[in-house]
Order: sequence, then structure tokens, then C-alpha cells
Amino acid sequence: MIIAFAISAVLVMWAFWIVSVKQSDEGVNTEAPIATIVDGKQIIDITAKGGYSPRVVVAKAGIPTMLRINTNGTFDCSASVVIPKLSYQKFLQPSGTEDIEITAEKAQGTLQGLCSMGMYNFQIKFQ
Ligand SMILES: [Cu+2]
Repeated sequence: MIIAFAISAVLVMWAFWIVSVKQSDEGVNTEAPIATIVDGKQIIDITAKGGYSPRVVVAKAGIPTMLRINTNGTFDCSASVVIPKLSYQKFLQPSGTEDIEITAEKAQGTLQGLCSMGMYNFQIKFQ
């Protein structure tokens, strides 16, 4: 019984994953939002719920950056965030705000975040 439940949970996630992949293919031509800069500090807002949105954010390289991940009734695995380049891994509260500091040195290139299963992802493109 528990196994059947686990299998159906995986199937549901897989279905969501296919939908999100499809959306990302369609969204190739839409422009990525640009991070806001307040008092010399860059702020990137990402919402985690059934994946991450926006999926791609363009940001300025080499300045102190705050990555703010918002959850709001997030009970799927996108609440479990991994950012390999920052050695960051955390299970977020279902509703709340998580601020992740990115130093000027780390604000380079493409920073990728993932859910712990690697199904959902987001990218911050520092340029
Ligand atoms: Cu996942």
C-alpha cells in the first residue's frame, strides 16, 4: 500500500516535470527578468512552488547579491533547494522567505539551483 502510494507520487512528480520541461521549451524566446539593484546590493527573487519561477534571471556580475527564495504553501520537492556552487543545501519552510548571500566573488558566470531530486532548476546568469 505504501509502495503503491510512493509510485503514484513519483508518477505525479514526473508528470509535473514533463509539463515544466514543455513550458521551458516554449519560453525560450521570452526575455529573462533582470535582477533589481537597491543601494548597490542586488536582489534576486525566486518563488519555489512546483518548480522555480522565474527559471532564468539575468543579473549583474561582481556585486554583492541576495538570492531570496519565497515559499508559499510549498509542499513539493522544490522546497528542498540545492545550489552546488555555493555548497548550499536546505529544506525550506513551506511558507516563508529564505535569504541566501552571494558574495561579489561568487556572482560570476551561471549559478544553477536545483531541487534535491534534480527535477526542477533555476539559473542566475551573471553578466
Ligand atoms: Cu524535485
